[in-house]
Amino acid sequence: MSDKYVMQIQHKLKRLGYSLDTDGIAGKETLKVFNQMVADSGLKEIEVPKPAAGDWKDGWDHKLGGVHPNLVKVVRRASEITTTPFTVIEGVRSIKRSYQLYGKGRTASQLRAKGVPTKYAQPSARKVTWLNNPLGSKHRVKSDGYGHAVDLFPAPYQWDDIEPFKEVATAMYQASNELGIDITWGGNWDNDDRWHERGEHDSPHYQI
Ligand SMILES: [Ca+2]
Ligand SMILES: [Zn+2]
Repeated sequence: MSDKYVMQIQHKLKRLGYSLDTDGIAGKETLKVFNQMVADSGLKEIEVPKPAAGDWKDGWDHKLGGVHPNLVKVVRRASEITTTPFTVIEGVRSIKRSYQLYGKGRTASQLRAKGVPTKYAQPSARKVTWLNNPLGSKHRVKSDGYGHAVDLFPAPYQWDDIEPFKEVATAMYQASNELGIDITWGGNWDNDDRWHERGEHDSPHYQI
């Protein structure tokens, strides 16, 4: 890694509100802060999934377990259409994980007011969910017994590289049309022809 690249990352982390030296050295401190940012982001656990080419659908049965069969159909069809491999990073969300995500950026008393155990409070973390009901996510199991959302993460597995997310979205929309199963993408909540408008930044997220 070049010094310049490291420094760019350090500046980015600083802008996100982390305190560290922008010295261009990928030392222990920078790594620690970076890992903290990944953990705080709530997007995903520390390890970024990077499947080897050819086996990018490994583990899908497990990851898609409990997800509504219609949404699973769209995801599987999209995986045949797209030339961009993607991983399923989350389907059904556990209550514990819902609480963990809700606790980010909220105080114990805010959690108490919503009936969430206060041990999940992480007031100094970056807020990741604006749900009114902490268990209201489409990722939770609904009354039909299924989760209604999935998060997809395309190769080359860079969060800030938006193009691969658009390619997967294109395949997902095509699959949705072919199968006659309506979906909503987090990169286009209002389902119009303008992607990534204000507030449309949940690019991995699809729901029915
Ligand atoms: Ca839009
Ligand atoms: Zn999601």
